[in-house]
Amino acid sequence: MTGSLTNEEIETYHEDGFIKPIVAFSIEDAKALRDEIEALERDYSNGQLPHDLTHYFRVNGELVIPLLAKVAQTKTILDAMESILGPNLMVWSCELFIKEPQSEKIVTWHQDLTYWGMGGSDLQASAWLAISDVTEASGCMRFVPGSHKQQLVPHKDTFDEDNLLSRGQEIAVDVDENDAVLDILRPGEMSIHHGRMFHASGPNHSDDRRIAIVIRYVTPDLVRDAPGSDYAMLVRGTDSCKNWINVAPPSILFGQGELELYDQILKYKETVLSAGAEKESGLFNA
Ligand SMILES: O=C(O)CCC(=O)C(=O)O
Repeated sequence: MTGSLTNEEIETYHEDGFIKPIVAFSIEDAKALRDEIEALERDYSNGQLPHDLTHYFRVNGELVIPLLAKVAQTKTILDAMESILGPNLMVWSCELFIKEPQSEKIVTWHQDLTYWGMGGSDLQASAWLAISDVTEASGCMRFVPGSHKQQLVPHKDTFDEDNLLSRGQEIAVDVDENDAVLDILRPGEMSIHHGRMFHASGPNHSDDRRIAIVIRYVTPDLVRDAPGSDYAMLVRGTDSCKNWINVAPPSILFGQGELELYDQILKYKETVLSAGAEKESGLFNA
């Protein structure tokens, strides 16, 4: 496998289902990213967009926010992802997970791929990039090493308000907290986790915001099991398979064409992500 990870690191990923920490940005560059994100919050929180800014932050931000598309194309991140997924990489979604200081927001134990219409594919992995200090106190992720070796397990929907996931979904089998390891990261560091990894995160009991940019990568040859065609952005290599409708990075911030494409893509995603839910659920919970 090519890319920047050592053979040992690649082996660790395949054995444990995650790898960390990988330095993607310097602390200074991570701070600059944070400043840009917080400037967007200041400039676009007055209802001037078709959806709340949180919506664009939490789902497919790379389609309308050039900054997020640029982060998703960062060489250090792609080099590491190439070691895991190979030379052809596409972005399925780029998302911001923000937990405000002293917030009870959590993420329950889940496997990412459960509702994504991609089956239990090995051809999806997420880069989780810390933009602030991510500690146990600020609500870091927890992983169960090796859990990705299981196929997708049953999940139940809780629709819990404090859960950041769309349906408050939670793994319906016992997960032993004693098996979990903490994904503690400095600003600019990232972890990569497999789409079947059992993972969760706790509340933010620190006095700072916990900010992460999460980039969901797939490969062109991933064959989905949901009906219809999904969308992805080619960021490295080539796509000779055309399993995904290819979309381009945005040329301007919240451009009209980009916003229209965003809504078109969301309409499709909603049908896939909410399939089988007993209550109406959006694409995320803030
Ligand atoms: O940021 C978090 O706390 C959880 C994020 C998560 O579940 C994921 O990136 O798959």
